[in-house]
This record gives sequence, structure tokens and C-alpha cells, in this order.
Amino acid sequence: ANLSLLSPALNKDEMPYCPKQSPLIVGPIHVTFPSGLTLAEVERKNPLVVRGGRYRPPNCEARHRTAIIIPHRNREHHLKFLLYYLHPFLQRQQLSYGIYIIHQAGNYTFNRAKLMNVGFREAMREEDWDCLFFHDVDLIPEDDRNTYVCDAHPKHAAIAMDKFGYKLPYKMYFGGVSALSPDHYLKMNGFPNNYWGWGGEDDDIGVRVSLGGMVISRPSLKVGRYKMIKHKHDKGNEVNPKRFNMLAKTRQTWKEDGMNTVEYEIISRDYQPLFTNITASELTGR
Ligand code: UD2
Ligand code: MN
Repeated sequence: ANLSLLSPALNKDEMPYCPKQSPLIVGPIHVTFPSGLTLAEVERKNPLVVRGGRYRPPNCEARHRTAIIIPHRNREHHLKFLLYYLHPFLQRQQLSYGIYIIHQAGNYTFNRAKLMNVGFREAMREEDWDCLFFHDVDLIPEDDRNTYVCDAHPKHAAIAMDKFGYKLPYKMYFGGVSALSPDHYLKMNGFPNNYWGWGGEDDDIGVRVSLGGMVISRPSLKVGRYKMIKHKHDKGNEVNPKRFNMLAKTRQTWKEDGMNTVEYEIISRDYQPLFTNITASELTGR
């Protein structure tokens, strides 16, 4: 007898696709920062998340497979809140997903964009993701209609942030949270490796989108809303004084600096219950 006819949910391969619109979406989310929150509590609230921070919907086959790439150093208190909101958010969207923390070791100047290149390669090595979300650790999405799937063009998802009065600060802005398919990422040669410290790299990435022959796609202002957890400038991520000079040259440099030239060493790969932690060396290979 064909048991799968009697009980389709038992047969993984014959699970129906999830509906195009998830019935679990709630819309606006009231974001607060509960004191005393622990990772253990986040774990308890997300029983279906498995080792490495992976999830797939239990009763339907996801239509999308999204990796979240988070550059990180010394922001554990922000990470805790992000995981608290992001896991249920992605589950309500019925995605198959994985969360990657890309950690920069040591005390050398922080390099957000290069960490993204590391994250892209390391995540794609593990699984054939069809979309990657490059995500600041301190940005909490405030509406789950902001779906974490890729568009036909690179998507800037953090269009409306509280810190900019829920408006886009300028037309080419590409900071905070962006979503690219592997194809998009390679077309623009990934992100630059040479922006050390704070600033400029997000604009460089925005320019690369158009140099790669693409345009920026965005969700609506109503839906692409984020709250940034308030913070000071980090030690080790001082403002990059070279950023304007570098930005003026992106057109000349993008093909020689990016995914095709990224060099790094992985120190550890650690499968935590709520995320995969990949620690890269100080990144100063040059
Ligand atoms: C803005 C952009 C951000 C980036 C940055 C310039 C927003 C909301 N975001 O962020 O996308 O372009 O300017 O580089 O406008 N980080 C660590 N540890 C550190 C330093 C940075 O984990 O010591 C990570 C973390 O994920 C953080 C991100 O890098 O969210 C960006 O750094 P930031 O939050 O200090 O910079 P911010 O808020 O001005
Ligand atoms: Mn920030």
C-alpha cells in the first residue's frame, strides 16, 4: 500500500509546497528589549530550530532557502535580541533558513564588508542557499510582511529605520540589511575587502550593484521598518578617513577587489543551537 497517500505529512519528499503567502504573518511587531533575556530562553521559544540555527517548516516544503549573514564582534547583547525576534519572524514566513554569525577575531580594525565575503563563501560551501541576507546585528525588523526572500534585483531591505525617522536617508543608501542571490553577489564581485573601520563600504556596495548592471529593489516604507538598538561607536571600528577617496574609485577597483580576491583563514566553525558561528582570523592578510 502507498502509505504516503494515507499520511502525506510522513513523507518528506511528498510534502506539499508552503502556500505562496504564509498564513502565519502578523504584520507590525512591537519591538521591546526585555531585560534579563537569555539565549536559553530564546532556545526554549524555538523548539524546532536545530543545531547551527537551521530550520525548515514542519508541515510544508519551503519555497525559499535563505541564509542570514551577520558580521560580528563583541555585540553579544545585541545578538541575543536579534535572535529573539528573527527566529520566530523567519518561521512565520515559512522559510527554510540558517543563521550565520561571522566573527572577526582579535583586536585589529573591524572590516564589515570583508566579513560578508567570508560569510558568503562559507555559507554557500555548506548549502545551496538561494538568497543571502547581509544583516547588521543591531537591526530588528518591525514587520514580518518584509519577507526575507530575494527579488529579481539586489534588495535593500532596511529602507525605513527609526534612526533616520523611518525614511530613506538618500537614494543610493544600501546599509543595514540587504538581500542578494548568489548570482547577484557574483555579478558585482561581492563586497570590497579594503574598507577598514566605520563607513563607506555600504555606499561602495550600492555602487557595485549598478556597476554589475543591476538596480536596487526595495520593499515599501510601510513594511521595510527596523529599529536599531542604540549604541556608541565600537572600539576597533573607528571612522575610516579614506572612505571618500576609496568611494571615488570604486569604478576602477571593483573588478580587482571583491569576492575574486578575498583571502582569510577560518579559525573555528561552531554549531551552536541558535546559529552557526564562523570565526575568521583578524583579516589582516595584507
Ligand atoms: C551603519 C550602517 C551599517 C554600516 C555602518 C558603517 C545603519 C543602520 N547601518 O551602521 O550597515 O554600513 O554604518 O560601517 O545605518 N559590528 C560588530 N562589532 C563591532 C563593529 C561593528 O559586530 O565592533 C557589526 C555589527 O553587525 C554592526 C555592524 O557591524 O551592526 C555595523 O556597525 P555599527 O552598528 O557600529 O555602525 P552603524 O550603526 O553606524
Ligand atoms: Mn548599528
